[in-house]
Amino acid sequence: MTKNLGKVLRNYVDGEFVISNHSFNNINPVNGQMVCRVSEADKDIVDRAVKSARKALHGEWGNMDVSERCKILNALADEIERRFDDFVAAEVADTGKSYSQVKNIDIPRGAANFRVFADLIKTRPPQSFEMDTADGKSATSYVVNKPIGVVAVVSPWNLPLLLMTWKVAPALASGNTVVVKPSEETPSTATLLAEVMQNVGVPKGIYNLVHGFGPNSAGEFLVGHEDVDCVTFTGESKTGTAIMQSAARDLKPVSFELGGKNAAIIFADADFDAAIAGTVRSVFTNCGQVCLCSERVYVERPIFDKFVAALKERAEEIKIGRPQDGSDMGPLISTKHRKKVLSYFSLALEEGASLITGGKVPEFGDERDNGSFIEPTIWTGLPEDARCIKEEIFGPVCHIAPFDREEEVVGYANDTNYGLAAAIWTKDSSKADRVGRQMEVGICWINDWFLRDLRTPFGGVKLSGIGREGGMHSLDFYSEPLTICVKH
Ligand code: NAD
Ligand code: 6OD
Repeated sequence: MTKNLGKVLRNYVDGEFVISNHSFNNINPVNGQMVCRVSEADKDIVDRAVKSARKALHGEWGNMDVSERCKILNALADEIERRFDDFVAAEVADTGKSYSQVKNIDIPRGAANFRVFADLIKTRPPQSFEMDTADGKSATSYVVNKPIGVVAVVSPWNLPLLLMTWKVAPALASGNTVVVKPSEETPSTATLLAEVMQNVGVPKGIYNLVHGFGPNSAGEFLVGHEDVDCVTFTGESKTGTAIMQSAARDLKPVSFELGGKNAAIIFADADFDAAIAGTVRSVFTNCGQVCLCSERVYVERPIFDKFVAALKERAEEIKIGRPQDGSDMGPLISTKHRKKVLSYFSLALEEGASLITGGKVPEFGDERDNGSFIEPTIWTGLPEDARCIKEEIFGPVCHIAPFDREEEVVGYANDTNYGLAAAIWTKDSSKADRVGRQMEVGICWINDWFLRDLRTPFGGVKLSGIGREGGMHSLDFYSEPLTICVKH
């Protein structure tokens, strides 16, 4: 990490790395030290990025046939894999997350997103319809999918490369150009991706990168830019509201993947050990900073006490610490975010929670005390209308409540303003299907969690999002269909 001190991450505009007059610190949440500085794009840089994306739409990229574009997407995946160690180091330095997560999830998925959408665009089924006409003749209508144009991609810090490429790959596969604004907390892998674009020979203007913050900075300048055609955003629900207000002026289409307050439901007939192992993952993965994490766990009464005891034991075994020490769990993304999570830790006690484990900031007696670590935490005993049950916390924490009847737990699970994901644990496949269908969410896992087939629709209902991405749903969002009707 020290090798990067003095380094400034640059914006990438029209195939060139550019710098502004302002920069900000990229902080390592393991020890509070600076990873590097980051050049903050001003209005002019954002404007140049959008203009460059617009120009590239009509150049070589716009006229390239799909198979050529797919070769480029596959070459991007190859190059990410070739530079795997650089990507791993960058993601670990920005987030402090464990090497095993970054090596097994973040970076492989970043590469896979390019391969999957290269395959999908080639196999997109054509649409063609025949009809008889009133004059006894016929007509054929067929659909031509055109790029939507310049896509603004605004992404969060929790799975930086994975969630950014989840949008960039299908947008490029569909022939669009992009301007990406990664989170200010995690600017490194988006910058490495710009290097990859350059190395692979992606024509200039197709991938542009602007660094900065949201309000009154690169994020706001980008989504409000009149020459952006659509906005795809992953982040907090309240940020979604601000972006939608800005996009509304030009009626820009939006695709939003937002927050969650996800339920896990464990029936008494579940495979107990699998349910415990799955719930440890669904609550504590990435220090609880996955939008799909379970913050509300409902357990059928006959196994409630046993489940609470087993989850407590497993939570207490989680090794917290530096990525290079082979830890299971790293820090929260920042001390600012930890302050928010700790405010919920205090609130839970005020609201009547029993603390089963955790609830504090761990003390290490070394540089980690300047980081943003926090203990895995479990509560019981909160009423269903407590704020800690209603609001997204986004940390390594869950509340466990007992239930007696199926209808009762369906009611609890759905009684939320969010609707992203649910996980159900039972050996009874009819019950799993019956309860699964009643979940008001975008994805419901049965006997697993965060198992992803990238061809399936992904997104949420209520405050958890607008629209779906994944498979053909992504290609549909990033395309403008043109119907051609031919009279014979
Ligand atoms: P955030 O909303 O604070 O920031 C996300 C991005 O939006 C950042 O790049 C930020 O700079 C930018 N931004 C902020 N305000 C903006 C504005 N007014 N205009 C334009 N851009 C703006 O979210 P975060 O803290 O980075 O991420 C955590 C949140 O994301 C959690 O709520 C989590 O549930 C959610 N999330 C959802 C999904 C999903 O797929 N549904 C996935 C990951 C994270
Ligand atoms: O796996 C994905 O494609 C995806 N969008 C995951 C989102 C995780 C949220 O933090």
